Amino acid sequence: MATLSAIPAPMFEFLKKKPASVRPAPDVKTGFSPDDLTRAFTAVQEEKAARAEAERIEAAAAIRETVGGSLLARSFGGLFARHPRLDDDLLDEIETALLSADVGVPASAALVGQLRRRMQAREFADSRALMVALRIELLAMLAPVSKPLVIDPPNKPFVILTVGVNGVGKTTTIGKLARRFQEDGHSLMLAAGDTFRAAAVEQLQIWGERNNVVVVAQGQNADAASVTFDALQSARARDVDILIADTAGRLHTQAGLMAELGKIRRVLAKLDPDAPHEVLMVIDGTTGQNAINQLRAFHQAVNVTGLVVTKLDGTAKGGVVFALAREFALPIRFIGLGEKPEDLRVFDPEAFVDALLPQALGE
Ligand SMILES: Nc1nc2c(ncn2[C@@H]2O[C@H](COP(=O)(O)OP(=O)(O)O)[C@@H](O)[C@H]2O)c(=O)[nH]1
Ligand SMILES: [Mg+2]
Repeated sequence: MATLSAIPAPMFEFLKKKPASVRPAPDVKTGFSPDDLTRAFTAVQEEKAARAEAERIEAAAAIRETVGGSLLARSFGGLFARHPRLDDDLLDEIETALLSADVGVPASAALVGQLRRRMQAREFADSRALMVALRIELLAMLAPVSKPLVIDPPNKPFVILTVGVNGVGKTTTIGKLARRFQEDGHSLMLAAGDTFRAAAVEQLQIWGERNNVVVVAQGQNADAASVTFDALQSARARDVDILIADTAGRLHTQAGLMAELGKIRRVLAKLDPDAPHEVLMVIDGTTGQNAINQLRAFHQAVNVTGLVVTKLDGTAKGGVVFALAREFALPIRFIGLGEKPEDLRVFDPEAFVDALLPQALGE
């Protein structure tokens, strides 16, 4: 075993105190030298990265567990076992599985068309090779929408406007998001912009009280745009990092209500031309192809910048995520896998595709 004295002296050079003249002077006010600050900053960054990685692993396990039980995953599971041979029947069954799981006609046709061409060109040795190709295609379809939400510091308060039809999980998602942001060390405020139902304002206020978050509200029937405007003013005055605004659910076919969203957008822009920095549309993952029509209408009215697909647990079919990705290519920021706070996960396409079509399936 090497003893200390056996190690050449220069290795310990760094332990020697530098002479005072070359050591950077500590800040007079804080007593911390630039070196101290750099070290502290690096430690914080490292801790953040470690937390993000731990969260990614936990999310992948949660996605595997819930999405792995979806209709699409179950169909794929049986399908390759029944069809070891490469033939048209196999492709037809894949197409049926995709269509029944809400992947939609254009996305399903694109996926299967590509596989058919390659099968006819004899690119696949067996059905396992075809399955691997399908996995790659599914991933490629989701890659463009894999863009996590980044809260960029120059935009302060960072304003998130949540929109979507009734009952999709907007308010629940706001609670989950608020908790996530708090854990990340951000200060935040909520705006009770769903002024249609008294219960909606209360739901948010109760949540705010429990979690020590200020909720700006004006009660039922108040003008949603004015509530949101007030909230941004007060978030600014208090130097808050993030403001999340709730809105009343509305059908995409209700022209008056859709116009109201445009008004909310316009009043926010009066205070900050870049606000809202994120228009987050919440979509119920069990809605099927109607989700496409909803998103088209909301996108036209308020220019959606990110999506949350909820309720991908339980009876969800799981395929609507592909239909949305193909049709709009809008970032899917989060997915909802249940009602508990931790059930809102950052969308991870690899974990999602792994859950639907585990690599081990074809072995
Ligand atoms: N299973 C499940 N339920 C959810 C999820 N997200 C929201 N919910 C439920 O959906 C219902 C409607 O949610 P809410 O937030 O009030 O919808 P809002 O009308 O869009 O604000 C509530 O019962 C929520 O608990 C999810 O990811 N999974
Ligand atoms: Mg609500």
